[in-house]
Amino acid sequence: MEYIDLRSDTVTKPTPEMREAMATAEVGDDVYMDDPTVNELQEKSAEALGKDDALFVPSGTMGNLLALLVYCQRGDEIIVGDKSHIYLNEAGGSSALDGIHPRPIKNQSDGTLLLGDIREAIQSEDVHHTITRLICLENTQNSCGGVPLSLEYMQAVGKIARENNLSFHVDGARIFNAATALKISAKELVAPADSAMFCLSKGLVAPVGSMLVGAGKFIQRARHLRKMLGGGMRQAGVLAAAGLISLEKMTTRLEQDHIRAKKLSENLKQIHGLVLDADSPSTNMVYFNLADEVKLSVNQIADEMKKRGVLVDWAGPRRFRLVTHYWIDDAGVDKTAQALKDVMI
Ligand code: TLP
Repeated sequence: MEYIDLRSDTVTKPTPEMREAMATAEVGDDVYMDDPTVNELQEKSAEALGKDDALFVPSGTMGNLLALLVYCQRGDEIIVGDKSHIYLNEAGGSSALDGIHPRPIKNQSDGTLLLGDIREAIQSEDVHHTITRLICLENTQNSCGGVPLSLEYMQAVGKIARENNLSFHVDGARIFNAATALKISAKELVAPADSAMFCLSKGLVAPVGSMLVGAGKFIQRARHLRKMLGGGMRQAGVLAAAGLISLEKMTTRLEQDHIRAKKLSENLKQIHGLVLDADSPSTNMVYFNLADEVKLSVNQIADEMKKRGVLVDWAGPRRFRLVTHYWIDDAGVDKTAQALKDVMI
């Protein structure tokens, strides 16, 4: 059965055009920096995000980890959202591998960290304290509803970072979704930050890979650390070839996913027992809770949906997240809403 898969935008398979480009890609040994397709992807990514240089990495998790490892020494502190992917969903990599100390701050429902909370969390010089090195933001903020953080907010955080001599990294796994929703370029949106990571293998549909962008020296060090972690890939041009299509063609079509997420959300609002997040969705994620009176568990609902050809994933004991992407068309949205209606009766 061909499923309608709304579990994540990570499930996107490459398009026929990507597969063709992958099959015919010019390749070389990327550890020697000899792969022309990887080099082109890195150049174009750096340009698109307005930074000096870029590095192709196997995953978003590795991209974020490398940034943290470059900025911090053992025992240094990073300011992160308490609902951020770096804090919750990256297996504590930076603590495990480099003794980095996270200082989680409450993510507000709009995805932001209060500026006052950030300022307050920055450690003063004192023998008792850790050394604050870095502020991390996530844009879009996934678990707060896939919300985009505005340019004004990014600028305000950038200002705090500069005033306090801190670095500023953006987990921009879905930065092009944010830029699309805000109707500005991704370059403008990450301009206040020193570095950013964005994923090719989510809404941008490539099968593998993420990009880390930043200053020349930062990327040079990240390349060294990528090798240390075993992420130095050889003929990676077969993957980068798909990434080039992501950058050129997929970054400009995300509005369609956002429109479909809205349509899905409007349909789900009509279904008794589903409580949609307010002001949602602003990008490609539809979050909703089960009303108290619903007796079915999230697992039972997911199982029933699967029987009807729709894959959904829960995001909490009474919560779901449905994600639209390239392979979800209008018919898929309608079928999903109908299937949920049938299951919730
Ligand atoms: N997110 C995945 C899951 O890990 C939750 C998803 O389905 O949304 N930053 C953000 C904001 C992310 O959402 C993700 C993946 C990553 C980083 C990590 O990317 P990968 O999966 O490439 O390591």
